[in-house]
Amino acid sequence: SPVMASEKEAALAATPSDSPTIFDKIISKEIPSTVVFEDDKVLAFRDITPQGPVHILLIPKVRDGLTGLSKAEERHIDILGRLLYTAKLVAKQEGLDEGFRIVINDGPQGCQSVYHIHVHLIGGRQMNWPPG
Ligand code: IU
Repeated sequence: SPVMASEKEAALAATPSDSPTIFDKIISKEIPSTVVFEDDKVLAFRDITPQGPVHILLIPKVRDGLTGLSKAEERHIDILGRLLYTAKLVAKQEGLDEGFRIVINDGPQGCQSVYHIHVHLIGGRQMNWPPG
């Protein structure tokens, strides 16, 4: 794949689809990542392009059609709740006691580049509002 100058460029080049993503290889450990939390349902690992001192991605180990939040069905309610609850546990584990930011990018306009739903947990610096 071409080298991307920015995450936005990557997002605009990404084709929303049900194809396997790089996160499958991260889940299978075929591609190494720095795992900070793992259970039978959720994997949390450090983003390779951190947007803050702490930047972690939380993903379901089984995608089950959940390429993005916009594809959520009732059967995904439990895993969606688990992702957010796990984000809270990991925020605590990472010492983000002054606060943190949770982001779910969806679709091209939301700057989503990987079509396996993921929750960004970003912290360790002052955030700004509105986001870019
Ligand atoms: P997005 O919300 O789809 O834009 O987030 C995808 C994230 O995945 C982005 O922050 C990338 O830096 C990150 N990432 C990664 O951690 N490891 C990878 O091998 C790839 C992307 I490709």
